[in-house]
Amino acid sequence: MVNFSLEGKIALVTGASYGIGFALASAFAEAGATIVFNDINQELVDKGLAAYQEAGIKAHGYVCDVTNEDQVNALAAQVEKEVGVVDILVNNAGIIKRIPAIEMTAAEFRQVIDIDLNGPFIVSKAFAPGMIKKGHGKIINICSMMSELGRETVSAYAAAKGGLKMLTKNFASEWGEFNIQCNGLGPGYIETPQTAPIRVPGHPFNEFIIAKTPAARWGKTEDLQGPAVFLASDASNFVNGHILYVDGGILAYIGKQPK
Ligand code: NAP
Ligand code: GCO
Repeated sequence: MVNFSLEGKIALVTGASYGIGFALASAFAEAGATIVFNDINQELVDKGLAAYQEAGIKAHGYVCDVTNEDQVNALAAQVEKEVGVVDILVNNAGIIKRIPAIEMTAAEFRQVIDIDLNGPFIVSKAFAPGMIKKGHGKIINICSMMSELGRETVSAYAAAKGGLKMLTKNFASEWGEFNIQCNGLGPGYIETPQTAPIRVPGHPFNEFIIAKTPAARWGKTEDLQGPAVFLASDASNFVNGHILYVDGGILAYIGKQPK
């Protein structure tokens, strides 16, 4: 019997007060996992706790900046003490800056790299020892179309998400012998606050993405839930170092011929 259950597992999803992280954590809860999440400030954590409670999920929320190693190490100790050793880690927290490369400052570039690439390294490094001790673990890094493709104005984000793809393969290589599987989940263009500015009806990018997607629609966070549960469950115990793209076919498609 293929085992998609997460019963008895503890899942940490970073930056999961809302958006993709919230949707993935909700699906994990439905599959039986205990949910732990962090966000950048108490206001967001409280917002997240209320949203989980409304969904009937008893989540454990913590304030933690994924770029701050002291905060992340303290989070690992606090979660182990208050909830238990994390079995499933989703490195979801992330930002994007849409600025032409020539106009982007080095500080802006570094900020995106810090959150989207250094953060997953810092958090994985803090939680992997517990997984090794436990004899199993799942790490899921939230990659992107920009792990494979470039586009104007997202140089820092593409560099970070391309690096995250390779960090995923490296963790898979380094920790596979400890029965830790590290994979990537690569969403296409999804309806969340992060894409709201480029999803406005009539915005050229909105029409572009619909033409570039065989499914002819933006993705919804619900589209990511099943693939994430698969990667978090025993059903994927021999899948390692893989980036599972959930993009409606964008990466397979040259794009619709203009009328
Ligand atoms: P989102 O709506 O902006 O949510 C990101 C979350 O991460 C927010 O709660 C954010 O808090 C939090 N965060 C930011 N910096 C943080 C830090 N230093 N420490 C802790 N938490 C932090 O983004 P989303 O659309 O749900 O995307 C989630 C992930 O999926 C990101 O990694 C994104 O790159 C990736 N992704 C998104 C899409 C898409 O189309 N939406 C597609 C592919 C991949 P704040 O509210 O303070 O920013
Ligand atoms: C952008 C979008 C994308 C999505 C996602 C695609 O400006 O191009 O924000 O980067 O967020 O990463 O997979």
